[in-house]
Amino acid sequence: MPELKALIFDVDGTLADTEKDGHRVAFNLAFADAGLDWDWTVDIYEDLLSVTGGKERMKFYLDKYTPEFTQPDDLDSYIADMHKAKTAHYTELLSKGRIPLRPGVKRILNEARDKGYRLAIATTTTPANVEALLVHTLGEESMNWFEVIAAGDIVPAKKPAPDIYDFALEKMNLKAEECIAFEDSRNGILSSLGANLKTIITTNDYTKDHDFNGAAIVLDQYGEPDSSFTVLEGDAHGFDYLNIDMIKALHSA
Ligand code: XBP
Ligand code: MG
Repeated sequence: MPELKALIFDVDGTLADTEKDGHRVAFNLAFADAGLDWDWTVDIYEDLLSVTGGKERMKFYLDKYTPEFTQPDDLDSYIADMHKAKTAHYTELLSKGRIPLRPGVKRILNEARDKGYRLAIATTTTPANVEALLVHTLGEESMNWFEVIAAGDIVPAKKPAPDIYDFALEKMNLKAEECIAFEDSRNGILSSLGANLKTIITTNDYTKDHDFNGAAIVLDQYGEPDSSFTVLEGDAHGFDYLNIDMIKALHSA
Protein backbone atom coordinates (compact mmCIF):
# COMPACT_ATOMS: atom_id res chain seq x y z
CA MET A 1 0.00 0.00 0.00
CA PRO A 2 1.47 3.42 -0.95
CA GLU A 3 2.05 5.91 1.87
CA LEU A 4 -0.95 7.97 3.01
CA LYS A 5 -0.71 11.52 1.67
CA ALA A 6 -4.15 13.11 1.83
CA LEU A 7 -7.42 13.09 3.75
CA ILE A 8 -10.61 13.86 1.81
CA PHE A 9 -13.65 14.91 3.82
CA ASP A 10 -17.34 14.93 3.09
CA VAL A 11 -19.07 17.91 4.74
CA ASP A 12 -22.73 17.33 5.61
CA GLY A 13 -23.06 14.77 8.38
CA THR A 14 -19.27 14.27 8.52
CA LEU A 15 -17.69 17.59 9.53
CA ALA A 16 -20.92 18.74 11.18
CA ASP A 17 -24.47 17.54 11.76
CA THR A 18 -25.94 20.01 9.29
CA GLU A 19 -29.01 18.27 7.94
CA LYS A 20 -31.75 18.28 10.62
CA ASP A 21 -31.14 21.71 12.16
CA GLY A 22 -29.43 23.38 9.21
CA HIS A 23 -30.37 22.40 5.67
CA ARG A 24 -33.87 21.15 6.59
CA VAL A 25 -34.71 24.36 8.44
CA ALA A 26 -33.33 26.51 5.59
CA PHE A 27 -35.44 24.67 2.99
CA ASN A 28 -38.57 25.29 5.11
CA LEU A 29 -37.72 29.01 5.49
CA ALA A 30 -37.33 29.31 1.71
CA PHE A 31 -40.69 27.59 1.15
CA ALA A 32 -42.36 29.97 3.63
CA ASP A 33 -40.79 32.98 1.83
CA ALA A 34 -42.40 31.73 -1.38
CA GLY A 35 -45.79 31.44 0.36
CA LEU A 36 -45.74 27.65 0.18
CA ASP A 37 -47.00 25.47 3.03
CA TRP A 38 -44.50 22.68 2.35
CA ASP A 39 -43.19 21.39 5.65
CA TRP A 40 -40.15 19.14 5.60
CA THR A 41 -40.53 17.41 8.94
CA VAL A 42 -37.64 15.51 10.53
CA ASP A 43 -39.28 12.25 9.37
CA ILE A 44 -40.03 13.30 5.79
CA TYR A 45 -36.50 14.68 5.51
CA GLU A 46 -35.07 11.23 6.23
CA ASP A 47 -36.75 9.97 3.05
CA LEU A 48 -35.70 13.10 1.11
CA LEU A 49 -32.06 12.57 2.09
CA SER A 50 -31.99 9.54 -0.21
CA VAL A 51 -31.51 12.15 -2.95
CA THR A 52 -28.31 14.22 -2.74
CA GLY A 53 -28.24 17.84 -3.86
CA GLY A 54 -30.78 20.41 -2.67
CA LYS A 55 -32.23 21.16 -6.11
CA GLU A 56 -32.50 17.47 -6.94
CA ARG A 57 -34.10 16.86 -3.52
CA MET A 58 -36.75 19.55 -4.11
CA LYS A 59 -37.65 17.99 -7.45
CA PHE A 60 -37.96 14.58 -5.82
CA TYR A 61 -40.24 16.09 -3.14
CA LEU A 62 -42.48 17.76 -5.72
CA ASP A 63 -42.94 14.53 -7.63
CA LYS A 64 -43.52 12.33 -4.59
CA TYR A 65 -45.25 14.50 -1.99
CA THR A 66 -47.16 17.27 -3.80
CA PRO A 67 -49.11 15.65 -6.65
CA GLU A 68 -51.70 18.47 -6.41
CA PHE A 69 -49.07 21.21 -7.01
CA THR A 70 -49.15 22.61 -10.55
CA GLN A 71 -45.52 22.62 -11.59
CA PRO A 72 -44.43 25.84 -13.36
CA ASP A 73 -43.37 25.59 -17.02
CA ASP A 74 -39.80 26.45 -16.20
CA LEU A 75 -39.44 24.12 -13.25
CA ASP A 76 -35.63 24.20 -13.28
CA SER A 77 -35.37 27.96 -12.83
CA TYR A 78 -38.23 27.94 -10.28
CA ILE A 79 -36.29 25.41 -8.23
CA ALA A 80 -32.96 27.18 -8.78
CA ASP A 81 -34.46 30.44 -7.42
CA MET A 82 -35.90 28.73 -4.38
CA HIS A 83 -32.58 26.98 -3.82
CA LYS A 84 -30.78 30.34 -3.85
CA ALA A 85 -33.12 31.53 -1.10
CA LYS A 86 -32.45 28.32 0.81
CA THR A 87 -28.68 28.82 0.54
CA ALA A 88 -29.07 32.38 1.91
CA HIS A 89 -31.03 31.05 4.89
CA TYR A 90 -28.57 28.22 5.46
CA THR A 91 -25.47 30.42 5.43
CA GLU A 92 -27.30 32.86 7.75
CA LEU A 93 -28.00 30.01 10.21
CA LEU A 94 -24.33 29.04 10.15
CA SER A 95 -23.22 32.64 10.67
CA LYS A 96 -25.17 32.59 13.94
CA GLY A 97 -22.95 29.70 15.06
CA ARG A 98 -25.93 27.34 15.23
CA ILE A 99 -24.10 24.26 13.89
CA PRO A 100 -20.88 23.15 15.62
CA LEU A 101 -18.28 20.77 14.16
CA ARG A 102 -18.60 17.14 15.23
CA PRO A 103 -16.33 15.89 18.06
CA GLY A 104 -12.72 15.39 16.99
CA VAL A 105 -12.97 17.15 13.62
CA LYS A 106 -10.97 20.23 14.57
CA ARG A 107 -8.34 18.16 16.41
CA ILE A 108 -7.87 15.77 13.46
CA LEU A 109 -7.61 18.61 10.90
CA ASN A 110 -5.00 20.33 13.06
CA GLU A 111 -3.01 17.14 13.61
CA ALA A 112 -3.12 16.35 9.88
CA ARG A 113 -1.84 19.83 9.03
CA ASP A 114 0.90 19.67 11.65
CA LYS A 115 2.09 16.36 10.21
CA GLY A 116 2.05 17.53 6.60
CA TYR A 117 -0.94 15.64 5.26
CA ARG A 118 -2.81 17.23 2.40
CA LEU A 119 -6.52 18.00 2.86
CA ALA A 120 -9.46 18.16 0.48
CA ILE A 121 -13.24 18.30 0.54
CA ALA A 122 -15.63 16.32 -1.65
CA THR A 123 -19.28 17.20 -1.10
CA THR A 124 -22.54 17.62 -2.98
CA THR A 125 -23.48 20.76 -1.08
CA THR A 126 -23.19 24.27 -2.55
CA PRO A 127 -19.70 25.88 -2.27
CA ALA A 128 -21.08 28.86 -0.27
CA ASN A 129 -22.31 26.40 2.37
CA VAL A 130 -18.86 24.86 2.78
CA GLU A 131 -17.30 28.30 3.12
CA ALA A 132 -19.89 29.37 5.71
CA LEU A 133 -19.31 26.24 7.79
CA LEU A 134 -15.50 26.48 7.70
CA VAL A 135 -15.34 30.22 8.32
CA HIS A 136 -17.81 30.19 11.22
CA THR A 137 -16.33 27.15 12.97
CA LEU A 138 -12.59 27.25 12.15
CA GLY A 139 -12.04 30.84 11.05
CA GLU A 140 -11.46 32.62 7.75
CA GLU A 141 -8.00 31.11 7.17
CA SER A 142 -9.31 27.53 7.28
CA MET A 143 -10.49 27.91 3.67
CA ASN A 144 -6.79 27.68 2.77
CA TRP A 145 -6.25 24.47 4.71
CA PHE A 146 -7.98 22.54 1.92
CA GLU A 147 -6.08 22.20 -1.31
CA VAL A 148 -9.27 21.37 -3.19
CA ILE A 149 -12.86 22.14 -2.23
CA ALA A 150 -14.86 20.02 -4.65
CA ALA A 151 -18.50 20.96 -4.12
CA GLY A 152 -22.00 21.24 -5.58
CA ASP A 153 -22.54 21.37 -9.34
CA ILE A 154 -18.81 21.21 -10.15
CA VAL A 155 -19.53 17.70 -11.45
CA PRO A 156 -22.94 16.99 -12.98
CA ALA A 157 -23.35 13.54 -11.40
CA LYS A 158 -23.62 13.98 -7.63
CA LYS A 159 -23.03 11.27 -5.00
CA PRO A 160 -23.56 8.28 -5.06
CA ALA A 161 -21.61 8.72 -8.33
CA PRO A 162 -17.81 8.70 -7.71
CA ASP A 163 -17.26 11.81 -9.87
CA ILE A 164 -16.74 14.33 -7.05
CA TYR A 165 -13.99 12.17 -5.48
CA ASP A 166 -12.45 11.49 -8.89
CA PHE A 167 -12.42 15.25 -9.47
CA ALA A 168 -10.65 15.92 -6.14
CA LEU A 169 -8.07 13.18 -6.81
CA GLU A 170 -7.37 14.54 -10.27
CA LYS A 171 -6.96 18.11 -8.97
CA MET A 172 -4.50 16.89 -6.31
CA ASN A 173 -2.76 14.63 -8.80
CA LEU A 174 -2.97 11.74 -6.33
CA LYS A 175 -3.95 8.12 -6.68
CA ALA A 176 -6.86 6.77 -4.65
CA GLU A 177 -4.45 4.48 -2.75
CA GLU A 178 -2.60 7.54 -1.43
CA CYS A 179 -5.74 8.97 0.17
CA ILE A 180 -8.48 8.12 2.63
CA ALA A 181 -12.07 9.41 2.63
CA PHE A 182 -14.36 10.41 5.50
CA GLU A 183 -18.08 9.90 5.04
CA ASP A 184 -21.33 9.51 7.00
CA SER A 185 -23.93 8.08 4.62
CA ARG A 186 -24.73 5.30 2.17
CA ASN A 187 -24.66 7.68 -0.81
CA GLY A 188 -21.34 9.02 0.46
CA ILE A 189 -19.63 5.66 0.80
CA LEU A 190 -20.95 4.50 -2.58
CA SER A 191 -19.26 7.57 -4.05
CA SER A 192 -15.93 7.18 -2.20
CA LEU A 193 -15.73 3.41 -2.76
CA GLY A 194 -16.63 4.01 -6.40
CA ALA A 195 -13.47 6.14 -6.56
CA ASN A 196 -11.54 3.26 -4.88
CA LEU A 197 -10.94 5.16 -1.65
CA LYS A 198 -10.66 3.52 1.74
CA THR A 199 -13.39 5.13 3.79
CA ILE A 200 -13.86 5.91 7.47
CA ILE A 201 -17.50 6.27 8.45
CA THR A 202 -19.03 8.20 11.33
CA THR A 203 -22.77 7.74 11.62
CA ASN A 204 -25.43 10.21 12.74
CA ASP A 205 -29.15 9.93 13.57
CA TYR A 206 -30.14 9.93 9.91
CA THR A 207 -27.51 7.42 8.78
CA LYS A 208 -27.03 4.98 11.68
CA ASP A 209 -29.05 2.24 9.94
CA HIS A 210 -27.42 2.68 6.52
CA ASP A 211 -25.47 -0.12 4.84
CA PHE A 212 -21.75 0.65 5.14
CA ASN A 213 -20.45 -2.53 3.58
CA GLY A 214 -16.86 -1.97 2.43
CA ALA A 215 -16.01 0.69 5.05
CA ALA A 216 -12.54 0.66 6.68
CA ILE A 217 -14.39 1.16 9.97
CA VAL A 218 -17.78 2.43 11.15
CA LEU A 219 -17.73 4.66 14.26
CA ASP A 220 -20.45 6.62 16.04
CA GLN A 221 -18.06 9.61 16.21
CA TYR A 222 -14.31 10.38 16.01
CA GLY A 223 -14.15 10.91 19.76
CA GLU A 224 -11.63 12.88 21.78
CA PRO A 225 -8.79 11.81 24.10
CA ASP A 226 -11.18 12.05 27.06
CA SER A 227 -14.30 10.61 25.35
CA SER A 228 -13.95 7.52 23.22
CA PHE A 229 -15.88 6.46 20.14
CA THR A 230 -18.03 3.34 19.88
CA VAL A 231 -17.00 0.94 17.13
CA LEU A 232 -20.09 -0.12 15.15
CA GLU A 233 -18.20 -2.27 12.62
CA GLY A 234 -14.55 -3.08 12.05
CA ASP A 235 -11.22 -3.13 13.92
CA ALA A 236 -10.04 0.00 15.78
CA HIS A 237 -6.45 -1.34 16.00
CA GLY A 238 -6.37 -0.69 19.75
CA PHE A 239 -7.29 3.01 19.54
CA ASP A 240 -10.27 4.56 21.35
CA TYR A 241 -10.41 7.94 19.60
CA LEU A 242 -9.53 8.71 16.00
CA ASN A 243 -6.15 10.32 15.37
CA ILE A 244 -3.58 10.24 12.56
CA ASP A 245 -1.93 7.05 13.83
CA MET A 246 -5.27 5.25 13.73
CA ILE A 247 -6.06 6.71 10.29
CA LYS A 248 -2.66 5.43 9.05
CA ALA A 249 -3.37 1.99 10.54
CA LEU A 250 -6.76 1.85 8.79
CA HIS A 251 -5.23 3.05 5.53
CA SER A 252 -2.52 0.38 5.49
CA ALA A 253 -4.73 -2.49 6.77
C1 XBP B 1 -25.17 16.50 1.21
C2 XBP B 1 -26.28 16.87 0.33
C3 XBP B 1 -26.61 18.28 0.12
C4 XBP B 1 -27.20 18.97 1.33
C5 XBP B 1 -27.90 20.23 0.92
O1 XBP B 1 -24.77 15.16 0.94
O2 XBP B 1 -26.90 16.03 -0.25
O3 XBP B 1 -27.53 18.34 -0.91
O4 XBP B 1 -28.14 18.13 1.95
O5 XBP B 1 -27.04 21.11 0.27
P1 XBP B 1 -23.27 14.65 1.14
P2 XBP B 1 -27.48 21.88 -1.06
O6 XBP B 1 -22.95 14.85 2.61
O7 XBP B 1 -23.30 13.19 0.79
O8 XBP B 1 -22.37 15.46 0.24
O9 XBP B 1 -28.88 22.37 -0.85
O10 XBP B 1 -26.48 23.00 -1.21
O11 XBP B 1 -27.40 20.89 -2.20
MG1 MG C 1 -22.56 13.45 4.12
